[in-house]
Amino acid sequence: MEVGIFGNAGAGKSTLFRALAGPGEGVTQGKGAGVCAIKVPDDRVDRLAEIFRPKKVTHITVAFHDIDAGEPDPLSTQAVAALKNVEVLVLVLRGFSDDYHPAPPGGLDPAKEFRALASAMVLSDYLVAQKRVERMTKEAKRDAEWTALNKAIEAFEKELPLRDLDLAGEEERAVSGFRFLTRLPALLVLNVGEEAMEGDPFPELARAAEEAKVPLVRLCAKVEEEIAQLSPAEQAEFLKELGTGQSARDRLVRGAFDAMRYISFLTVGEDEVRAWNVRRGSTAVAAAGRIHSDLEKGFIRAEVIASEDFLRCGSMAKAKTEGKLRLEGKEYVVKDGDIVHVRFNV
Ligand SMILES: Nc1nc2c(ncn2[C@@H]2O[C@H](COP(=O)(O)OP(=O)(O)OP(=O)(O)O)[C@@H](O)[C@H]2O)c(=O)[nH]1
Ligand SMILES: [Mg+2]
Repeated sequence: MEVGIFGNAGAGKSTLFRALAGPGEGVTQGKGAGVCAIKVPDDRVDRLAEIFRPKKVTHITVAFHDIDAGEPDPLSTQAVAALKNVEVLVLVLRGFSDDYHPAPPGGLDPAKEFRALASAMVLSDYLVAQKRVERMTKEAKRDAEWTALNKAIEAFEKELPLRDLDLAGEEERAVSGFRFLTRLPALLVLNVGEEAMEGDPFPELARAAEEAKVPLVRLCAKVEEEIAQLSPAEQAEFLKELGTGQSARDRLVRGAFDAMRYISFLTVGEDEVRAWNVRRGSTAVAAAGRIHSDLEKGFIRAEVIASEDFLRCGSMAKAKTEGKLRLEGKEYVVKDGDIVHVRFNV
């Protein structure tokens, strides 16, 4: 799962990226080149691991990319190319100013910044769609792609992103090939100054986010970067002092995961306790295929129990006597937090 951290020059993208990456290894850094893999926090995995004491515990990971803004235009060819490979956009908006980073003329206005970025993305997509449609019109092509692109153009002309457009089947497939920027789920990050971590200095942005139906996370990238340098014990202590149970890092990772419309299901055993991601609405047989293609091909049934039920019971034996362990068929729609054991035959 690839997430692109994107926004105007100086908004705090790299600071946020370092806050996410922490001091750990495995991180490539440098201007615009950073990528780091982060665990999606999931206390069900941790609690199940305490019960099973497996050899291995595997969380879902999300890869964050620090996308270079390519001043002065954040949508440089290079940035747009980098964004073609991501599944979610994290848009960082500037909400801080200090002696070294004075506010731009007209003052800080993250809501305006968001609208400008959103409309630049609409324009970028519009040009792509327009070019393709012109060509198809010349060639007298009138297929699903043509219809879908015209619907897209209609949306762009109203300044609407493609994520708001209902497309299905062939039209959806035709459009997905273009990797339009406005089709990507987005998450807004308001990067506020150290002094503004409490309260809401920019209520206008909250309104704009709500209107656009995009989640908004408020944080101070600089403070988060400092937190990320601490040991896990010190981090917990610090978060307690701040009065927030969860670091902004965790909120952001979780938010990006949810924005992709993924849910997690779990597999348990003495070897491994593991979380897997599947799209919301996936069936049991699709979930089986996520684990291994053999499990999909030879799928017989899935034994399913909600992790909450299992954690309350404490063991499979108890869960069985309480009737919480169910046998489900291929078409069962997997729910977030289901513990799944696939019976298969190849
Ligand atoms: N006071 C304060 N300064 C910050 C904060 N976040 C970032 N900065 C500073 O703002 C400057 C720009 O931050 P970067 O993280 O490099 O911004 P960027 O978006 O990566 O910028 P480009 O890569 O140049 O597009 C740095 O000097 C940061 O230290 C913050 O929350 N508070
Ligand atoms: Mg940077």
